[in-house]
Amino acid sequence: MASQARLRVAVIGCGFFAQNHLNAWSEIAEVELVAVCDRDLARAEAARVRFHAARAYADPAVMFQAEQLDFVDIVTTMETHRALVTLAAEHGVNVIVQKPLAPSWEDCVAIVETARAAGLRLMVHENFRFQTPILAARTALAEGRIGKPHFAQFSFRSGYDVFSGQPYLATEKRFILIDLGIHILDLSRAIMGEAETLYCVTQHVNPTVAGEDVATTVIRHVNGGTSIVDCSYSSRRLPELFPQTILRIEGMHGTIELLEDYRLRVTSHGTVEDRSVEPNAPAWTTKPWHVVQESVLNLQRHWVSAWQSGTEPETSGADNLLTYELVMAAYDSAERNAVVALRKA
Ligand code: NAD
Ligand code: 89Y
Repeated sequence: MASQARLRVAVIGCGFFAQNHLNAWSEIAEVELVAVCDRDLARAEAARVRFHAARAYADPAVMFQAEQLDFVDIVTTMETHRALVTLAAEHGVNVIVQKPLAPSWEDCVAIVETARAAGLRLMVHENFRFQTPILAARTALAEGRIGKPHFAQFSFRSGYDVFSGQPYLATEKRFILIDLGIHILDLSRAIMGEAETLYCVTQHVNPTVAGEDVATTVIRHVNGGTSIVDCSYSSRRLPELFPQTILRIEGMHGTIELLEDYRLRVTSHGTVEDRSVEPNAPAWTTKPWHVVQESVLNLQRHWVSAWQSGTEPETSGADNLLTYELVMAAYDSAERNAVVALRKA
C-alpha cells in the first residue's frame, strides 16, 4: 500500500491494555496513528508523545469532529462501548472494539445493528483465537491430522494477580466468565463449531473479589462433539501458567495437545510429533504476557488484511454475538443450575 493510502486510525482509551494496541499499530506500516483520546488527557498526551500521534484529545466527540479517520480502535471498558460506537457511526468511521462488547445482550445487539445500518466494518478485539500457539493447533486440525474432532478441553487455570493491572476486575459482580471466559468460550467455537446446549457451574473462591472466579462449562456442539471449558483465577500451582490456555482436541485419528510452555503435541495415526509453538514475540512485549500481546498484533494485522481484501474479519460484530451468547447462557445456566439451549443467534 502506498504511503499516502495508509489507513488513518485513532485509539480511544489509553489505559492498561491500550499500550499493546498502540505498540502493535506502530509495527503495521499500512496504518497511521493520527490521534489518541482518553478522558484522562494526561494519559492521551503520554500516548501521543510515546507513539508519535499528531494530536491528543480528552473528548471523543471533539476528536470525531476534527479528524478524518478510516477507523477507530476502542480500548475502553465495556460500559462505554455502545455510546462510542454510536458516535463513530454518526461520523461514518469503521470500528474495532475491545471485548466484552457491552454489559448486556441488548447493548451488544444495538452495537452490531448500529454498525450494520451505517454500512461500517465492525470487528471485536477477540484476540485469543489469534494467539500463535492457538493458530498452530487450529492449523493442525484444519490439516486433518486427527480427523473430525469429537471432544475438546480448553483449560485456563491461574492464580496470577490480574487485579493490580486491572483493578475494576475485583469489583465487578460478574467476573471470570465475562472477562476471561469469553475468550476461552470463543476458542471452543473457533475449534469445535457452534454450541447447541451448555451447562455451567461457577464458584466464588477468593473473598477479596466480588464476582465468580472459577467457572466450569460443558458444551454440546452442533457437530455432535463435546467441550469442557474450565477457567479459574483461584488456582495456586507452580509453575504459574498465566496466561497460557492448555488445550486438548481428540478426533478419530489422533489428539492435538497444547501443553505447558507452548509445546504442541500432535498424535496422528499412531505417531507423535512434539514442537515448540512459543511466539517469536516483538521487543515491546514482556513475559508472561507476550503470547497475549503478540496476538494483539496478529489480530490488528488480520483487520488490515480483511480491509484490503474487502472480506469480513473473523471476529466481526455478528460473529462475536455468538460468543457473547455463550457467556450469557453460562451465567443463566449457573444461576438456574440448568442445561441451557443456545438460540443460534
Ligand atoms: P483501563 O481502565 O486501564 O483503560 C481504559 C481507559 O479508557 C482509561 O484510561 C479511561 O480513562 C479511558 N476511557 C474510558 N471511557 C472513556 C471515554 N468515554 N472516552 C475516552 N476515554 C475513556 O482499562 P483496560 O484494562 O485497558 O481495559 C480496556 C478494555 O480492554 C476492557 O474492555 C478489557 O476487557 C479489555 N482487555 C482486553 C484484553 C485482551 O486480551 N483482549 C486484556 C486486557 C483488557
Ligand atoms: O481482561 C482479561 C483478558 O481479556 O485477558 C486476560 C485479562 O487481562 C485478565 O483476565
